[in-house]
Amino acid sequence: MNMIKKKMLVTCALPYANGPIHIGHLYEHIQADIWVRYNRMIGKKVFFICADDTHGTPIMLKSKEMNISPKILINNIFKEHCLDFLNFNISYDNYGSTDSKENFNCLKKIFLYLNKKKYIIKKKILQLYDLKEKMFLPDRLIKGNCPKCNKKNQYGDHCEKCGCVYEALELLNPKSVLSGIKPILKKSTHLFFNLPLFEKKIKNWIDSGVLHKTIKNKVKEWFKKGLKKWDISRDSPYFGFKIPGYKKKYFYVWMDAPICYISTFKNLCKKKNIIFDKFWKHNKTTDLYHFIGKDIIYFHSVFWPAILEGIKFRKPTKIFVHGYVTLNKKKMSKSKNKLIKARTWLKYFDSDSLRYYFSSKSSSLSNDIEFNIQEFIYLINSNIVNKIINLASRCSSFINNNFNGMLSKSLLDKNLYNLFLKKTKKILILFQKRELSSIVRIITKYSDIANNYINKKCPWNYSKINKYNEKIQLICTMGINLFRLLMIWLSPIMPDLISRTENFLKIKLSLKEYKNPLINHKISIFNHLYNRISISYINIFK
Ligand code: NOT
Ligand code: ZN
Repeated sequence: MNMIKKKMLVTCALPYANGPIHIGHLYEHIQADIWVRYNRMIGKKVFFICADDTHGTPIMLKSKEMNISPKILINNIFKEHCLDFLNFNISYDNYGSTDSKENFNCLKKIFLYLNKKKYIIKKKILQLYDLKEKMFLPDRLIKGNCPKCNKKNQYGDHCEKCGCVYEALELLNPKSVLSGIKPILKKSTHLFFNLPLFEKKIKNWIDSGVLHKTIKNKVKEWFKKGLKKWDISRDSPYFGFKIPGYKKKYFYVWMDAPICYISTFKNLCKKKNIIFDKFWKHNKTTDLYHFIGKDIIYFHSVFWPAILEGIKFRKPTKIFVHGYVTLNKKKMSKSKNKLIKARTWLKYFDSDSLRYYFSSKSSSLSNDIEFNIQEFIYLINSNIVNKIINLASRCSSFINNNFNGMLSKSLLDKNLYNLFLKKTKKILILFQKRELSSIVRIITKYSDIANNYINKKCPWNYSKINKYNEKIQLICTMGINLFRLLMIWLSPIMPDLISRTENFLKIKLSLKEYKNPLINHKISIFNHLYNRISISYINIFK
């Protein structure tokens, strides 16, 4: 296996600070965290960061609606988001905010540099303006008839019926979503990043294999149409950072958001004495990975690398794209569909269970996954409780009751143990490739193998005649050893269960000594490691 030895920086997309973390977000953060934990497990130095995305019109409007300042809104949400990620064991080294001083400083420096290089162009443009609300309207706040199929009530960027993409100015019979009145056309000066200058470089970079094949093909389609200059400014009123040298102009939220990857890491460098330049200026000894959803591919595979190219920073090593979590086949999102908040989840279940469930459905592809509570309950009860936990429970009861917790002095079945050891290599390769559902399948299969072994050896038969028969200790020690390997395989996925298991086995579960079997060792009393989920929960999210 090609185990890359480089240090790495891993990021997740920054969640917007206008709503709670829900399990749709968690799908990404959990996938990334599992990959990070795997990399740490194989001994790599990983820095894992994220931040809240705090600027833009939706946040401004939301705070207005709540009658609080946007600063108060984003501060409250920041605390909630941090706690939610902590509760799901997302092991961030640093969690920042796009509204931070560091982020503004980075943004300013980057902007001034791009400007000096003449990559920023000024242009007067016509836009729709709401006279009543006294503001220019972003695409999402204009509705009208589709210019192509005449379907009513379509947003200012694309038609949900016929799928065509257009400019807000082309909408027929446009109305402001805020005031309901017809917007007027108004001129304003905007700043554009000269994206077409970077077309060739970014195309080559994409060809170098930074995206999954299927995603790459989609991105190449965009290049066929040609890139356009990118508007990075917004007029007042706007919640964001002011553009230096302009009175009433703000940076578009998508300009300062990716820069927060840089500033959040810079902040970590200060705290931990890390050399910043090694991660952002050179790509020889470090790797940079972004985990994102399929809705923001354009920003990460076109705009962002072009900005990085413009300031002579390194570009991402790889971008990992996932699909949506759907409920009743519809994307789980705030506006249109019900969502399951991170907090609601924890009222009923633990975080490991969601981490396991998502793993059972996740691969390196970016297809959507459907959340199905019946399937979730079945998987946890059948795979985790009935198979893996049961293996530990029945073997340890003999070891604890008959042998005072002592495992045998030798291993009964080295061949079977070696079979599991051999599989460990395969499991590690699958973690590297982020093929989590295959890992879950193998773990389930091997827990069946381990349980069948115990069933065949029937330690209970010996116990009926002589409860201290050494054979019982040998068989159950074998079972505990197989359980231990299964747990090492699961460790990036279910960290809470792993720490309970470490207390039970009285060892650290790591790849350091996994080849040496656990023998002549005293384990603890088995205390329920995992609770069965009651089927009565089947209706809770209805
Ligand atoms: N808040 C955005 C979203 O779609 C993601 C911003 C990611 C940051 O939820 N950056 N870039 N590039
Ligand atoms: Zn249409």
